[in-house]
Amino acid sequence: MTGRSCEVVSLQWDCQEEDGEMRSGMSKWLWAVSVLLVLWAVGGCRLIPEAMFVLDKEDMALQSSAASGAAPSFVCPLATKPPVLDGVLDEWDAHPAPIQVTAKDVAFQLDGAEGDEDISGTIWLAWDQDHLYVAARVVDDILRGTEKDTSWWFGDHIEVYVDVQYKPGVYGEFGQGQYQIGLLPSPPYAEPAEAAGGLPQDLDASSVMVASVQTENGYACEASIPWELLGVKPERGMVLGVDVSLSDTDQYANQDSMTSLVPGPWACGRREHLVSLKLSGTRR
Ligand SMILES: [Ca+2]
Ligand SMILES: [Ca+2]
Repeated sequence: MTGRSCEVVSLQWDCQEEDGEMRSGMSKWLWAVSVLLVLWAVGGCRLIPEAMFVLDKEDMALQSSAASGAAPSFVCPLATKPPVLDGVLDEWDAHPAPIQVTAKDVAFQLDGAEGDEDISGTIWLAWDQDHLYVAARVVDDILRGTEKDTSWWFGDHIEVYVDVQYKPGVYGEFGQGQYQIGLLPSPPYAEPAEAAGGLPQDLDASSVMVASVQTENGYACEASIPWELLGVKPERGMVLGVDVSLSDTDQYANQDSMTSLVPGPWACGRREHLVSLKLSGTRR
């Protein structure tokens, strides 16, 4: 009996020890689940972040028709928070309406393009109440910065054309409400990226912020253009006329080639040489 009692006691002891371990394991598990639930409840917006670029559903089709080449129309998503202007374009990868540009889109100096490694890239546009944002990942095998003793367009750069009074079918030279702005990346020089006023001729583009970094096969650039400079208050549904051109220079004081979003012959500073860009998206 004594031995049996000892066995029983021993068994009870073992059971209590296992039960204790089980309870301890269970409580750790419950604690971890509780912490996760609290994090989800309190910081749910961080677990499921708000989209940075918002596009209205009905505008998706507009963008896809542009991508197919059926209509020269593009959409411009709302930026729910400003992109970080540092030349690092990670945030733009979530953009729903990228515009792909290849050497076949060269419209100025047609003979100057030697292929996609010479000039091509991806362009993104976005807007908020304060700025029109432009970003581009440019493929360019020979980088050449703007020479300070020549015109600003003699150097790798991006040209942004905007018509805030856009009407399809309107012909004529740029005037009031139309702008040309140059975005001058910094590589391969140590000088910071900057903007240049193109049209109107007295345009002061110093309020345009530009950042760029050199990449493996070219450069990345992002910029913010204040609506104040463009003299217009943006609103959802507004349609602008735009072009964003990637301009390539490989040799001193030369503009080798330049792409355009507009099909057909090149025309600088002409209102008919633009495509439409619809401001889209509401904050959810
Ligand atoms: Ca950035
Ligand atoms: Ca170049």
